[in-house]
Amino acid sequence: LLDVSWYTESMRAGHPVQILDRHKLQDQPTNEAEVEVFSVPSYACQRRTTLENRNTVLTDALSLLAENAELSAEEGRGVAFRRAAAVLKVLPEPVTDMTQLKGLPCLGEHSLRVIKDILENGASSEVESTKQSERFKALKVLTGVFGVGAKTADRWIREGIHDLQQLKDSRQTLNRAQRAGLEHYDDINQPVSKAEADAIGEIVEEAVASVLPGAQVTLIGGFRRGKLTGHDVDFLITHPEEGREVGLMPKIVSWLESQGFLLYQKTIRNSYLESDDGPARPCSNMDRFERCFSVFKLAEDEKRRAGQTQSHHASAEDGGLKPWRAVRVDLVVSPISQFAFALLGWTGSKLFERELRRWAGHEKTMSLSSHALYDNTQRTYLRATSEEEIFAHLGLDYIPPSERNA
Ligand code: DCT
Ligand code: MG
Repeated sequence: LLDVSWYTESMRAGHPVQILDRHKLQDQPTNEAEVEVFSVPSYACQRRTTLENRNTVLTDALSLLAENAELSAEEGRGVAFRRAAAVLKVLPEPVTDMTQLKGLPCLGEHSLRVIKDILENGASSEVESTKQSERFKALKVLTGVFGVGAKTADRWIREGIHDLQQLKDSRQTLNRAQRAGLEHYDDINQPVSKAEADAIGEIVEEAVASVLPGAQVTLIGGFRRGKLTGHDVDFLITHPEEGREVGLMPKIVSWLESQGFLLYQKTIRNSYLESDDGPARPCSNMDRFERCFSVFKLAEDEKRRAGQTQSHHASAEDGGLKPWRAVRVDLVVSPISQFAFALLGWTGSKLFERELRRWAGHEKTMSLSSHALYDNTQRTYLRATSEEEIFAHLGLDYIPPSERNA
């Protein structure tokens, strides 16, 4: 009774085999259209999630509730909604009936209620009321300022600040990042195109080649997964000779600054992925691992030089608009010994990364970070020079970047 036609179809079409099967409900009355039931493995890192999504209405709704939860310091609820949305993203066709969801993982009571509401009424009342709530709107606008997180936004809202005008009129002291964020608000909140990402890539390549010949630049984040737009552009930089990358970030930043490419930059020692990694104590060379948060000034002619023809902005000649835009850019430097871990950790998606770490910890008693993989049973670090090796250490099928869009 297992309907594997979808499998065989996609294999014949040369698509990678999805770890997913579907079958017809055995004890359901067979109407003119038979109900398909899907089955999906429970960790996102066991699944192939492309950008092709047949359930965007449902996943958009759940993602909005996830965002609202994250902005309200309800991380657990946020993750639950993200996991539910991710399961729907791998279904091979649109969900039309609740019975199709029987047996699927990660669909809690709350997510099922939202889905049911949409299937039955065309919309979820909770999603609609969230979208319209003054608090959600204010949180979105304020956290849209680069350098402003949910906590700061929440404090401002309690002080009566709900929009940018009120923020400007208030006597809040803003830090350097927030001042840049406010100044370039519209640009930073406009999606970055792949062409713009490539143009910035050429600038970063030039900077890196000038300060350390032989160093390598890799586009990471959403663009490496094949996304056509992003909220920023992320790059990972390394050198094939261990140790040569030490002190590299300040040199890159100085070069970019001297050429007038930076509107803002702040370099920090990377710490974000260490936080939830428990015993995966990073190796001692960990302090070489640096991250630079920046805002680039991307000129229209830089984009054209990078092979781009059409532009989103009017040029200076046709209307006096500025001939450049601000773009958020993140740079990460990694020693070559940690490169595969950094590449895997910075390619995303955020949920895919979270699920990899959860899989490592819960299923393998290992700790995964962007620096290393530690086997807690054998009490040893597992080395890897490629992402494929890391998946193999974790006992997972290799999932290429374009299928990590959970
Ligand atoms: N990352 C992560 N956990 C975080 C933040 C980031 O695992 N809390 C990783 C995964 C993606 C990568 O870093 C880059 O982060 P973003 O730029 O925020 O994500 P993105 O997928 O590139 O999204 P966008 O396309 O919007 O830039
Ligand atoms: Mg990104």
